[in-house]
Amino acid sequence: MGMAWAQGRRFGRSFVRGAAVAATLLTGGAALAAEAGKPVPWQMDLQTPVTEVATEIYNFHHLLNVIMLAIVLLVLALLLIVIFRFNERAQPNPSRTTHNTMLEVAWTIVPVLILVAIAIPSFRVLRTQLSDPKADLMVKVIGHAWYWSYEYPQEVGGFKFDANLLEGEDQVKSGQPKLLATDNEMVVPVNKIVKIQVTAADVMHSWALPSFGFKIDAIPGRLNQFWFKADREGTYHGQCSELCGQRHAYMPITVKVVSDAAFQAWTAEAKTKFARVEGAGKFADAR
Ligand SMILES: [Cu+2]
Repeated sequence: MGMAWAQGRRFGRSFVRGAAVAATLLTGGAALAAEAGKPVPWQMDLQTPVTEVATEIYNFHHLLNVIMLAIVLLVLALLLIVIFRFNERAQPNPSRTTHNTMLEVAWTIVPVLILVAIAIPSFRVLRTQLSDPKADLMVKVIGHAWYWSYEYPQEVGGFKFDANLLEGEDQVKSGQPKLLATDNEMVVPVNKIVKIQVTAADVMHSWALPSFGFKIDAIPGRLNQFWFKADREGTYHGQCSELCGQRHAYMPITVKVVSDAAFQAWTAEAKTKFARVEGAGKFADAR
């Protein structure tokens, strides 16, 4: 028994190491296939994260994958050992051992340690999500059946506009992905803390952006708030993620993250192009 146990343990150890290597290769390799801001054909991985929250979620996800793969392979290895080494033919006179204190202590403590190893990064992600830093820019996001509208505060011009699905010719010409692009984009500055206050005008919607690592419900009569700080310029796409009716699939979200100068230029243009909001800028930060 002792000898077989030691061999099994050696087996187990090498499997765990193999599993970790395999998981790293798998996730590392697949990461090449993913892009920031939009899905790509045959994508295996999550979209490339561009905010702190998204990065932490991404790393946590891959840590869990490695742990899961290691456990699955360890259990598989143990099963195979039992099937091949301890079948009736291989062991005609089986050992009658029933208790092994060390083994029982180990298989109680090891799962506890695994759960603690999972809990620590999990709470770290939660802490980042709930950290609620001071906003550099606040934008109000309103879900409608079936489009989104955005309201910018007085400090940057006080205007609002709708963002409808970009369809047909317009979509083809824009070079933006189908069903993910909008005619007007929400534009925000890079490396600035942007807070969005999300609500809905009619039914429940959900404002979700994979690269930013969050989705937030848009509920009539309620104001939900979340923050993000995009660390890379680019165009990021998301979708309404609360089944809201007939055209639920056709109310995408497009956010353009641009440099400070480009943001100033955009607000200057937006001020003249879009409807003015009287009393905008009275957005209270619900801290
Ligand atoms: Cu919706």
